Parts: sequence; C-alpha cells; structure tokens
Amino acid sequence: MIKFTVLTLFPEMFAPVRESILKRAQDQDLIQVELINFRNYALTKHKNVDDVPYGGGAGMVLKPEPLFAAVRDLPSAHGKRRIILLSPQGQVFNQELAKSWSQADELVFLCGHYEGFDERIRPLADEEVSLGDFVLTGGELAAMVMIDAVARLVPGVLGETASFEEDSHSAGLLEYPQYTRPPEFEGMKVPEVLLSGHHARIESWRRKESLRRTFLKRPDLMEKFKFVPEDYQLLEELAQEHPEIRKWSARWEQLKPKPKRRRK
Ligand code: 4H7
Repeated sequence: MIKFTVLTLFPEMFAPVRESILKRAQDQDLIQVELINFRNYALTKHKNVDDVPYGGGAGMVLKPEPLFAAVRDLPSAHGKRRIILLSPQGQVFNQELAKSWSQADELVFLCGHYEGFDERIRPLADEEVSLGDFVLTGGELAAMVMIDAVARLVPGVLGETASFEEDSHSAGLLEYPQYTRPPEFEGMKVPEVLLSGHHARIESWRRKESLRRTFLKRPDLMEKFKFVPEDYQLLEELAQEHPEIRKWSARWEQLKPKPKRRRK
C-alpha cells in the first residue's frame, strides 16, 4: 500500500484519480489518495493563502504559513515518506524516478499556484520535481501525472499479467509495433513473421523494431542504452537499412563475435 497525499488549493481538480484504474486500485486498498486543501490552514479570518510580492511586481505569491502548518499537521509517517514540490525548476521526472518512488510508503505532493511561492517554502520539500520544460497554471496536473506513473508500478494495480513491460531487457527502448486482426486492412498487411508462429523469430523481429524506432525517433535514448550480444546481428542489419544508424556503429563494435580460434 502506497499513500499519495496532495496539498492543494484545488482538490476538485483531482477527480480523474478517482476514476478507472486508479479508482479500482483505491477500492482494492493497493493505493490511497488523500487530498488536503491547505486553505484550511490559513491563519487570517479571510483565509488568505497568498499576498503581494515584496519589492513589487504583478501577481500574488503563496504565503509560507498555510503550507508549513498543513505539512506539520500530517499524521506521522508510517514508513518512508518523501515530500515533493512540483515546480518547473525541479529535476525532470522520468520512469527511473517513478520506479524509485514506487518503493516509498508515502509521497506528499505540494502544489503551488499563482505567480509562484515564497522562497521559504522550498526547504519544506525533500525534492523539487518538474514534469518537463513548460509552464502550467499550477502543480496539480503535474502531481496527477506522477501519481499515475507511480501507481501503475504498484504490484496488482494493472492486474496480474501486465508486468512484462518493465523487464530490464526492453527498458529504455521504445515499444515495437503491435498488430491484431484482420491480417490485412485497407491494403496494409501484418508483417508475415508475426503470423508464422515461430517464437524465436518473432522475439528477434520485435527487438530489431524496438531498436530501429529508438534510433530513428529518440537517438537521445540510445546514448545510455546497454546492448546485449544478441543485438549485434540486428544492429548490423539496421546499419545497412539506415545510413543514420550506421553512424552509431562504434557503439556496438565491442559486441562483435570473436572469430573462433582453431585448436591444433
Ligand atoms: C511551483 C512554483 C510545475 C509551481 C512555480 C508547476 C510547471 C510545472 C508553479 C510555479 C508549474 C512543471 C508559478 C511557475 C507561475 C510558472 C508563471 C506552478 N508549472 N509557477 N509561473 N513543469 N506551475 O512541472
């Protein structure tokens, strides 16, 4: 059981996490999602959570007191808890971070809004994380994306059969093309090998297509990818088929099978 706690001024924005797969995961007690409106921790009689910036300028800035009070009022952690601030200045979220978070007992997301927050809020968090290099009206949508990415890694959330995708063999590569019936649609045929029933050839074809797509669409992902010796033949074929892949051949030369030395 992993608990997601969200501190937000707009808890109604989180309706999507009460639907579909995440709803089922909560009904089965695989995850818990608690929404806390930190306006309830505002100190003033008008429940102000923001104020004008010192030094002047347009817009409003989140005050530190309500968020600090809300964090201090969290029930004591029942295990590993990470407090996360959603902000475009954070480390960019990725699958590796999602995996690491899925080992936590509780993730607390602090969602800012308005023009920004008082700098003294920053040290409330253990880490600052961004969804990517773009600006949102608030941290809520980023928090929902991260909750979804982490929740699906919790055993049982996707059901029993859907865990193969996380194996280390294919991790870091784009997915291979998939087909279902009919075998021909508007002149477009399903690749013959997939109809052959030849399991080893199908596995090899899928690996090759994953490598092809990753090289062509996301060469940045290939930088850190670790090949296995069986990739050597596939990479040589891909280099023949795509001049732009040929340029990478130094990356796999060390996989080349050594000629067998003859015994006297
Ligand atoms: C925290 C600090 C996350 C939250 C500042 C949040 C993009 C992301 C926000 C801000 C977010 C992301 C204040 C930054 C208003 C932009 C005009 C809310 N935007 N804002 N500024 N990439 N916005 O994960």
